[in-house]
Amino acid sequence: PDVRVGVIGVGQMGADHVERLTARIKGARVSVVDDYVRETAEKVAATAPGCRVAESWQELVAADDVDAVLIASPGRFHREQATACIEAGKPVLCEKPLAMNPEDAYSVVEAEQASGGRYVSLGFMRRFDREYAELKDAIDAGELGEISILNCKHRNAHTLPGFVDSMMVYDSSVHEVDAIHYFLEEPIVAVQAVLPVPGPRADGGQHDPMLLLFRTESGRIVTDELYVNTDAGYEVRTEVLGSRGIATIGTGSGRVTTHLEGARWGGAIPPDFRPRFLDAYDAEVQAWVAAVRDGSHVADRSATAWDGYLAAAACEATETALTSDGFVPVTTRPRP
Ligand code: ISE
Repeated sequence: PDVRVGVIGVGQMGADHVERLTARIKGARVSVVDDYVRETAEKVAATAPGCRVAESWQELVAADDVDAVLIASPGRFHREQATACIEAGKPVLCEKPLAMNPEDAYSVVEAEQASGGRYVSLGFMRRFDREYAELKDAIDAGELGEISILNCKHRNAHTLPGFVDSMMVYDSSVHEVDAIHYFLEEPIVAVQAVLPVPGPRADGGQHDPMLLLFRTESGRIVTDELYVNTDAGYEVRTEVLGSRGIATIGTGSGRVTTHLEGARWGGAIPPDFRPRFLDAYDAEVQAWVAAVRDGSHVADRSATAWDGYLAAAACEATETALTSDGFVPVTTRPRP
């Protein structure tokens, strides 16, 4: 039988997940949805056959017609909701971030540990992107030689109103933080922020664009240029500088288009992360459903609660770096 998935939070990203689970993912269907705006929940429920609206997210987690939970609510709710799933013994795919500070993230790691099971998959979908996978394989196979520098760029056309600095850190740069852990397999030990004059579309007090410098344990440097209100399109790029090769992903130049306005090299730049990472999200959710079905609960490639904790620790230091000079150390507790 299909895995019956309950989706908490069906705004932008949650609605996108309901659509993918309904239209493309094999072996699962959406049975229950919840949203703090009831009308939104009803509208989205109507798009998934046999789907009902929960009384509350707590009722959804406990419900007999929910085998597994997908959390796509705002990040500040993730700790409590993911912990409730662990306590209910239900596998959960939690959108990033795991929490908005390291202590909360650590408490989820501890709750999972105490449960004696594995329940939490964390939605760092880039791990499921084909270009990311190819780059990871090239790094692991030594094709690029010794790596000294990673240059990352993260650009959004727009963000939702109220996307303050802490959200730029915990919602946007958190992806590069996880990419560093994923590609380089070593911890970030320090982070520095270099802040230019804010752009004209920066929300009052927001530092957009911002440049972050991460230093890893072995002394590699990662630059992360964030610009979340370019007013143009969605671009996420990674360039790896190695002693035997330099590789770049995310340029979107894999496509050649010919149309009436003339032949063009390259393709269109997508408006946001949903089309850009559509295949990655599909692969992530399909791998999660397969893991739920085979009882392992967490796919091999997936980020875990521990990855969420490491990311939160780096984000906390980044927030401190926004108002400090020089590198700020990242401190982490031992893995329980
Ligand atoms: C958003 O929450 C995401 O997760 C996107 O992947 C990221 O690019 C964007 O900056 C965030 O706001």
